[in-house]
Amino acid sequence: MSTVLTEIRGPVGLATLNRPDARNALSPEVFKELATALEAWDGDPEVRCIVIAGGDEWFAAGADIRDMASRGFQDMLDSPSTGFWPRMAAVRTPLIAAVSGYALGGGCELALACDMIVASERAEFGQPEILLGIIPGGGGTQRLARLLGKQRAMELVLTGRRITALEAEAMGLVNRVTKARDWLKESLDLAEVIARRPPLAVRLAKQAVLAADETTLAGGLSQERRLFELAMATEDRVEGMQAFIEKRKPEFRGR
Ligand code: DAK
Repeated sequence: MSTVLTEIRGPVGLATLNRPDARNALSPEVFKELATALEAWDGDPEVRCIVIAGGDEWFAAGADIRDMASRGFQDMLDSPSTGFWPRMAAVRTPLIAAVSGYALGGGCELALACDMIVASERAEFGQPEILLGIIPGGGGTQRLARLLGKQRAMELVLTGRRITALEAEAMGLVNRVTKARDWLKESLDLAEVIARRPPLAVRLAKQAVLAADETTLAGGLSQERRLFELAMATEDRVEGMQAFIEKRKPEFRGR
């Protein structure tokens, strides 16, 4: 049985973590299968947005503790977990995390590595690694500090405390909180809105926003300028502007 179920819904790729017996813990197989699915969809022009989901009660309870317990230092360097994060960061298609239930440790980091997070009112986020004698290794310290500020990130990482969806929303960690039964539908709805936008501009816009985390303001502004110029060179922007002037719906072709 596959540990990640993949499905295409129109222009949206839906990857569902599927290890319910282990609370969707991210085993080496999950990391491999998820990275493979994301890369395949990223190379498929028909897939315009990707949703990564868990189940009602668990998004993912973190990296697989049983697997990590048996690994030494050298094994960890070569683990699929280590290779996974840069592979995910290289995906140009927008990624939405659809979170219900626990998103802990590597599960929280997986959500944070997505471009947006839609959370059920029953979602809980946390970085409990400290309780195991380790620290977050999938980007948690850096992404939380950038998103929430140093003080709040420090508290979550040093205590391992879990926060509710509403707390996460108040801190700016999630885009929106949904009713318990609506988390997947609202995630897919958001993905479909993005999927209707001109795909080249979407990828350029994603790259431009991500540059804000990577560079100084001057560096980010100059990247934005170059990406804007690329958008100006697309057929889709000619179509978009022409359609506006002619008062009709644009037909974007991804060129
Ligand atoms: N790993 C393996 N198995 C897990 C697991 C996990 N993270 N979480 C739960 N399970 C398994 C349990 O062992 C149990 O298995 P059985 O005993 O039934 O065989 C089953 O799932 C049900 O668990 P519980 O009985 O505990 O279920 P509850 O509903 O009572 O509690 C829970 C659910 C999610 C609150 C609880 O299971 C829990 O606290 N789990 C551990 C959460 C945690 O500490 N997560 C952080 C893991 S460390 C790296 C990048 C990233 C990372 C590492 C390296 N590199 C780039 C190298 C990330 C590290 C982590 O995430």
